Amino acid sequence: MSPTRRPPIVGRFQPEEVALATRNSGMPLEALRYDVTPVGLHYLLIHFDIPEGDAASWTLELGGLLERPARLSLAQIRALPQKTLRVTLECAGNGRAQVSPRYPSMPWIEEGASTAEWTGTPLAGVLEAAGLRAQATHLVFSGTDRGIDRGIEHEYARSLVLDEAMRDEVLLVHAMNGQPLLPQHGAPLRLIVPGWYGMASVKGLAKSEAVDRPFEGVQQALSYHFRREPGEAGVPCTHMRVNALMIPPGIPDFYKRSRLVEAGAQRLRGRAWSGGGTPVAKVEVCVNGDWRAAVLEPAAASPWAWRGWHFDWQAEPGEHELACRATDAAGAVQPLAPVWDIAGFGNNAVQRVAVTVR
Ligand SMILES: Nc1nc2c(c(=O)[nH]1)N[C@H]1C(S)=C(S)[C@@H](COP(=O)(O)O)O[C@H]1N2
Ligand SMILES: [Mo]
Repeated sequence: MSPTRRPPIVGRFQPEEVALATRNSGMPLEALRYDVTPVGLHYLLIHFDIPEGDAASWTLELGGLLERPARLSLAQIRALPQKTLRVTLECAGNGRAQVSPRYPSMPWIEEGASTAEWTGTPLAGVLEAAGLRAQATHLVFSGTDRGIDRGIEHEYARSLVLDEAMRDEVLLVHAMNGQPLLPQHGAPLRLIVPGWYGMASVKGLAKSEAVDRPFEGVQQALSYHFRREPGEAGVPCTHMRVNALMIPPGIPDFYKRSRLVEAGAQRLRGRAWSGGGTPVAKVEVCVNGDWRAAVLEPAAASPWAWRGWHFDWQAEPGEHELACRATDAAGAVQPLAPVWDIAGFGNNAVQRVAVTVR
């Protein structure tokens, strides 16, 4: 076979999309082999610049409608009761690049999801100690990374209604997979909100403020809404939608990422998850249009983490399309094609992998 060169590309790429894609790395899909994603393979989403977070001088300000406003050092937070939870995070924009026309933002294809073991103290304990006032209805969480989006200058900040913020699994986290948080994952302290799309898990958490009304910040009130048309009020993005991904089998073409697979017995493997603590009930694999049940591996290590699955495939020579889809215990199932959203949020359409079997 004579070596071939790819033809040069005429025309434009969007430099902003390329810049975002290099800042915000995805999890290479072969890393689905790890139940806990190694720290350096965990996906990243950083809206502005990575702030400097000095562990020695860091404080978390607890303010707003509290009986006893407080300022906690990292050492004080580490001295509180500790909990480690295995949690799958997925960016709400994961799958955006499959939606057409695509929204000018982080061009995720499907790699904006990962799982880590997060260690910290439950937020509820800290808020109880500070004494929430009766009027408090929402908690606003702010990072220190500042920038401009939609023409509005702000710090990255998100809110939760009180009942959500007080759930046992919502943690003030200082360690990821047993190591202190790295700068890009929100050092030295972040919020982790299991079961939700990643935007709720504010990194570099510097302030928690108890308030008596919905938060109107950019990342809460303007962004992270499902909308079919601009100007719609929309529906807030909250829990992750059911999703499954497979490790692309065989070997890739360097540029196209199409796959070459040997004929014969092949075990396809992947992971599936849903949001809000809803377990995955079923995973199916499709080979050339024929859907069959995959084997679910033992239950996930936590209700907040993905679950492994596999499917034994007799690969016949030729061209094939593989796909996988999960159904959760609430009956939610992945759509076969992206469901339209102007910002490309919540696209959990089934993953499709083209393979050549030889
Ligand atoms: N301070 C701050 N927190 C943030 C963000 C951010 O840009 N700044 N991005 C959010 C989004 S959209 C996601 S998907 C997750 C990603 O977390 P990770 O980069 O640790 O995977 O962090 C969330 N927390
Ligand atoms: Mo995200």
